[in-house]
Amino acid sequence: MPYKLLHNNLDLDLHSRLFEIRHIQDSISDFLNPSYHKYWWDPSKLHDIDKAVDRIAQAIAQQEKIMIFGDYDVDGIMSSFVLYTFFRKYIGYHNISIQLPHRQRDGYGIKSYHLDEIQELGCTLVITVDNGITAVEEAKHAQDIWLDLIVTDHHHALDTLPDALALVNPQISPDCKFPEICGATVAWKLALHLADKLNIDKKLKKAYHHEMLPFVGIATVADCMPLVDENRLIVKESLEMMNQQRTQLTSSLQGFLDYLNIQEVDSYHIGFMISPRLNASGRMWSAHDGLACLLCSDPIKQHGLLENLDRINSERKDTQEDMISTAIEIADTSKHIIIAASEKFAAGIVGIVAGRLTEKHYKPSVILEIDVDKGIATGSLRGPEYFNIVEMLQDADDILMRYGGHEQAGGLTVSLDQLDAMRERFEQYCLRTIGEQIPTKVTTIDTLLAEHELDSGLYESLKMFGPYGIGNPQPNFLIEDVIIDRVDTIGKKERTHLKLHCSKWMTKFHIMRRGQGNDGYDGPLHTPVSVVGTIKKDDWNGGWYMDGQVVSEEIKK
Ligand SMILES: [Mn+2]
Repeated sequence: MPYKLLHNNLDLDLHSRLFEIRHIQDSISDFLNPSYHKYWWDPSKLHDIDKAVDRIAQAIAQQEKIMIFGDYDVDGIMSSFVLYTFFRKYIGYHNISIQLPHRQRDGYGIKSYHLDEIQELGCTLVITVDNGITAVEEAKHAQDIWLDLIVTDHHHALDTLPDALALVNPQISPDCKFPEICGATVAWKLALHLADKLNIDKKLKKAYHHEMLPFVGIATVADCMPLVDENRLIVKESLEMMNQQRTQLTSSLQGFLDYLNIQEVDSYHIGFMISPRLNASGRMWSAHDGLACLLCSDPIKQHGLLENLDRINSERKDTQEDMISTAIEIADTSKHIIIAASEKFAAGIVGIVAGRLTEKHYKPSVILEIDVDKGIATGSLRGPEYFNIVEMLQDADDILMRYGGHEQAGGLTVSLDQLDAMRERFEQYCLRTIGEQIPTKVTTIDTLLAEHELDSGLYESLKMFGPYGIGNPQPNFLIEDVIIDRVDTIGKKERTHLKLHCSKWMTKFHIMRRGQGNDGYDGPLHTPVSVVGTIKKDDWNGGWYMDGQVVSEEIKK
C-alpha cells in the first residue's frame, strides 16, 4: 500500500502543521476553543421560522393535536426526541406524539397515506423533522385534506419546493452562516425560537438548550455532518457535557453511557457504539425501539430496552456478515464495479454492505434486495473518492425506475427485467470513466512527529484539535528511526493484542495492534524502522500509544 506524507516541515509546531494541511481558515484560538459568540447563529435566520412558530403557538393555544414525523435513523430519532421533549417537559404540552416511518414498509420520508392516518388520529398539525423538503406531492395532499404541514429538514431541496405552511431548512435559508447542520440541530433551533415566541423563562430556555446539546451532538456525528464551524462547537460542547457533567445529563443518556461502560466519550464512541445501536432498531425492526431508550426515565426498564437494542444490533451484525460473504460469492469482484443482487438481502443493511465492499476493494459497489412479487430490485450504492456515484446513475436514467444520492453514496430501484442491462451499463460507464486500471489506494500521512513531540502531553494536545470525524479526520502520523525493542502478546484468551515496545533515541512509547495478538509479529527488531498510525489515549497506563504499524514501503514526501 503506497503512502503519501502531506507535511514534513518540523519548524512549525504540531497544531500549525495540522492547520496548514487541513486549510483551516479560522484563527487558531477560535478553532481550539470554539465559542457560541463566534460560531452559533440565531434560529431567526432560518427560512419561514416565524411562520412555523406562529402556527405552533396557535396550535398550543387551541390545544390542537400535533404529530411530529421523523425518520428511522439516529438523526431522525434525535430530531423527534429534541422537539418532543420541549413540548412535553419544558412547556407541559402533552397533546403531541411522534411517528417514525418503518424502513422496509414505508421507506424514507412522509407519504400521503401517513398524512391520512395522522388526520384520522385527530391531528390538525404535522411537523416533519429530518425529512420533508422533497415532499412536493405530499404537501399538496395535506392541503387537499386541510391538514397543516410544517416541514423542518436539512437535506438539499429539489427545483420544486413543497407548498407547505412553512419550510424550515438551512439549505434554503440564505442568511444561515453555516447550513451544514443535521436535522436534530434544525429541530432544536426551532424549539429555541418557539421558546422566545412563547416568552419562556430565560433560565428554562437555557436549561433546555443544555439538556438537548448531547443529543444534538450525537446526531451531528451519526449523520456524518462535517465537524467544522457550528458543528464543531456543538459536538465539542456535547462531549464535554457527557464527560464532565455526567450527573447533569438526562437519566436516559446517563443510563445509555453507563450501560456501554464508556468512561470518556469521544466521536469514536458516538460513531461506533452509540449510533449503531440506535440505527439497528430502524434497520431491523422499528426505530421506535431506539426512541424508547431515550424517552425512558425508569433505569430498570431502560436496562431492558438497552439489552433489547444490543440484541437487535448483534442480529444486524450477523445479517451484515452473512450478506457480505454472499455478495462476494455472487458478485464478480474482478469487474470495475461490484454488483450483487439477492432475494435474501435485507433492505436496511444494503448500504453498510456496499460501504464495506467499496472500502475493501476500492471500487464502486451496488447491493440490491430483489423483490420477486413486485418485480423490482432496490438497493444502495457506494463509491471510492475517485468516483462519482450520482453521475453514473444519471447516465443510466433511461433504465432505472428511481434513483438519488450524492457523490459517494446513492440508492436506486430497477425493474428485474432491466437488471442485466443495468449491470452492463454500469460496468461500461466505469470502464469509460475510470479507465482499464483501477487506481491504487494511497494512505495519506498528515505529518511526521519529532522526538520532542512524543511527550506525555501528546494525546491532550491532539484532543484539543478534535473532535475528529468527517471534515476533520483523525490525524495519521509518521515516526521515523524507531527501534522495536520487544514485542509482547497481551490480553485475554479470546482477544489478544500485540504490543510493540518502541524507542526513538531516548524516548520510549508503544504501538498497540488490537485484536492481532494471534497474528504474531514477523517484522524487524533492533533496527531503525518507520511507523505510521494514529495516537490514542492509554487508559491502562496513562499517556498515549500509537495505533499503527511498521511500514516497509517507500513513503512519498
Ligand atoms: Mn438527517
